[in-house]
Amino acid sequence: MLRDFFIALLTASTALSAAVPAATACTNPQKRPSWHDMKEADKKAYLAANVCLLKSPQKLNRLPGAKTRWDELVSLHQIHALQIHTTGQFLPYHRYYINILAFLLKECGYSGPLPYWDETRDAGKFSSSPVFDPVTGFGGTGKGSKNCVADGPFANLTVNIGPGFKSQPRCVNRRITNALSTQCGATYVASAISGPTYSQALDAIYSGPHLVGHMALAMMDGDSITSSGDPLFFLHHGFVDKMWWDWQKKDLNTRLKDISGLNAQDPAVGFSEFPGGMEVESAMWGKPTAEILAVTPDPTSGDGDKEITLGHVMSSLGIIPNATVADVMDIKGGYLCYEFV
Ligand SMILES: *[C@@H]1O[C@H](CO)[C@@H](O)[C@H](O)[C@H]1NC(C)=O
Ligand SMILES: *[C@@H]1O[C@H](CO)[C@@H](O)[C@H](O)[C@H]1NC(C)=O
Ligand SMILES: [Cu+2]
Repeated sequence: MLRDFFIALLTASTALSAAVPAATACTNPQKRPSWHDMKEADKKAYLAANVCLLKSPQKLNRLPGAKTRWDELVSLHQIHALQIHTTGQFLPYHRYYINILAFLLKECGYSGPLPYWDETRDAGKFSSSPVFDPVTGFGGTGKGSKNCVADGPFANLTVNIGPGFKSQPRCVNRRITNALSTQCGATYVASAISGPTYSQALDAIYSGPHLVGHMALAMMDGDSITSSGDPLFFLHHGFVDKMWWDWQKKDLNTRLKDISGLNAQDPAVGFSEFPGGMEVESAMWGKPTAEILAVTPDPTSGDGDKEITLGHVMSSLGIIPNATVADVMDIKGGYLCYEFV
């Protein structure tokens, strides 16, 4: 009797492991520190690996306009832009996207801690954050009519993806506005993660500290499609990822399975932060080109419908293997294995 039970259990777990990629247990989560608390040697090594990616040639030969390995990462954001903003995919895809950066940094010899930026510590005074240090940081606010970052490791480097759906060489650029950064403060964050459902947390994080942070930094001309061209993007999105996790942690068992929303933007809405819907908004950044559409994944992959599920398949178009939303729900689930410190 007992023996039959064990055999049944064994058979069930074998069948399961055939269907789902084997998740190794997460016994030793990698620590993700805020930039403030990162060791100086790790900061320099992290920045150097980012510079290395901006200078390395592209590898996939399929992402439109990509000349460098960094461009390929930015291109993924451009290709997915209308699927991963103002949709249910926003938080899971950006969590996966940070994981793609982690993989690429290893190609450039970096496997140290992946930082985020605890923006609550610098709210209202972003420009004096250690994040913008010219030696142990990302360089400061941009200079000149194009807001090109003029000091630090990314001065004089070029990104070839963007603006919008175009692919034109641009300097790494940003413009810091301290007054806007007030809304990345602790009370705003607490409010953003106070709702009971994924849908509420998603909207509040997206339209709150996430969006205001983008406005306060105006990375890559404040371009929603290709702001990941500025390596600073990943520090900001590490913070966004932490907000999602902090929300999940409040009721973990339930919230590890709570996912909802669309797989692609509703054309009538487009980006929620801009009025007019997709057609009107396309005046700002154009529309996906034929080359981009040719490599754009089916947004319903893994769900077969407009609504996102845990089975939704996310792709990096060949940089790292595809992953499902279920894979990234738990940052210590095995597919992912990290914690914020
Ligand atoms: C960037 O390039 C300009 C012009 O070539 C040069 O004067 C400047 O020193 C460079 N800045 C850095 C930080 O490398
Ligand atoms: C990964 O996902 C993309 C987009 O849905 C799909 O085209 C591709 O076939 C998938 N690759 C694998 C190996 O499943
Ligand atoms: Cu994004």
